[in-house]
Amino acid sequence: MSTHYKEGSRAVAGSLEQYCIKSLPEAAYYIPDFITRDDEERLLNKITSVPLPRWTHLSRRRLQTWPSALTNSNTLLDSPLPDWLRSPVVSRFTELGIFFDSPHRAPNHVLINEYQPGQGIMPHEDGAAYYPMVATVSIAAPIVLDIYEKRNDEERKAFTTGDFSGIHANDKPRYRILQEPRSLLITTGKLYTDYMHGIAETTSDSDLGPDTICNWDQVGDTTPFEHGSYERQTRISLTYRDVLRVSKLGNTMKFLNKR
Ligand SMILES: O=C(O)CCC(=O)C(=O)O
Repeated sequence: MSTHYKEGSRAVAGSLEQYCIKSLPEAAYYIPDFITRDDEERLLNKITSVPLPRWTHLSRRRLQTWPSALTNSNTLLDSPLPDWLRSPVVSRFTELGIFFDSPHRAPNHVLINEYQPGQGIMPHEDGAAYYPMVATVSIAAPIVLDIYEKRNDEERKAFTTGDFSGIHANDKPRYRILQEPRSLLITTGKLYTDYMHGIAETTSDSDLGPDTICNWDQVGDTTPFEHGSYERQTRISLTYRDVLRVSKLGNTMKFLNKR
C-alpha cells in the first residue's frame, strides 16, 4: 500500500512538473485549457441557475460556498460535493495526482467567486482551515492574480483578524499570474503559506507581457493580450480545497431529515 502510494507521488510530481511556474517561489502550476468549452458552459449554466439565496453578496464580489460554509471552528459538516462540481474537474485532479497527499485525498470544499469589471478581492491568505493547496478553475473571462509578500507581524495580524486600520497595503504585487478562462492554477507549499494573493479592483488589467506576467510563456493564447492590456469582463473562479476538520454531524443530520 505505502509503496504504491510512493510510486504514485513520484508519477504525480513528474506529470505536474511540466506546468510549474518556474519564476515563482515553490510552488505554483498553471495548466491552460484544463477544461473544455463544453465543460465551461455546463459549469456556467449550473452556477448561474442556482436559486438566488445560494449567493452571498459581498461589497466587491458575490460568492457561492459548496457544500456549505465552515462552522465557527473552521469545521466542514460532512457532505459530498454535488456531481457537477466533481465531474469532470475532480476526476482530472485525480489523474494529475493533485491532493494526493491531502488528508481526504481529494477536495471537499469549493468557493465560487464572481467578479464584475471593477471588482476584486483584497490581498489575503487562505489560512489554516485548509490543507495548504488551492486548485482554481477560471471560467468566462481572464483575470490577473496578484501575489504579495507578507512583510511584518502587524500586516500578518491584519490579514488574520481582518482589521486593516493602519495598514497601507497598496504596495505593488511581487508577482502577477494571468489566468485564462478554462485554465487551472494550483498554488501550494511556501507560496501558499508565506505569500498573500489578491485581485485588483480595476476595469482593465494592463502592463501585461513576458517581463510582468510570471506565467507568460505558459499562457495558452497570448493574442487577446498582445497590446499589453484587456478590458475586464465577468469572471468566475472555482477554488477547490481540502478542509482539514470534517464533522460527521453533516451526514447524521441528513439521515435524521430523511426519516
Ligand atoms: O478568484 C480567485 O481566483 C481568487 C479567490 C481567492 O482568493 C479566494 O477564494 O481566497
